[in-house]
Amino acid sequence: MRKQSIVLLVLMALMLAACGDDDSGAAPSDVTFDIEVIEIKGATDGIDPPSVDPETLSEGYGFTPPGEYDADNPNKWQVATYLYSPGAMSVVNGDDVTLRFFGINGDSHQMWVESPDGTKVTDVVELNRGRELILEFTADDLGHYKIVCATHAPTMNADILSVSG
Ligand SMILES: [Cu+2]
Repeated sequence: MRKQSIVLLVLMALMLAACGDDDSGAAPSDVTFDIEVIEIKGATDGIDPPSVDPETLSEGYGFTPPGEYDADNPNKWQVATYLYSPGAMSVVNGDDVTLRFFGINGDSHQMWVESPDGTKVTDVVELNRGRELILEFTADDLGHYKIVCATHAPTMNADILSVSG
């Protein structure tokens, strides 16, 4: 009976030690994201065009009004915008992050990555259509890193949330 109690105490001590172990979070590591640079478009002749030209709202919005979009259909119009896909990612604080971009749409994008306080953590680079481009940084800070495209600001951006491991 006494031997069983000792075994039970040892087992309880081992369980407590396991519970107190604080290594359940993710450790920083290398992480790679593949990001496509794309343009999405929508055209219709089913409703009237917007009363406000979308191009006055953002340089990242495109608008081709009725009469210009389709010579055979004077009522048809189109809107468009560029985006990074995916547009939201997350990393563990301290991760070494590799972003591998591929340019599908848009001949040129001036882009970089900013830390949560707005400091550039990569060079300002140009991505061209049909090219692959790699940006690397270490997510030293907690919070939201931004992938910015100056060519199509402010709408073309992506968010990388850096969380504690
Ligand atoms: Cu762009």
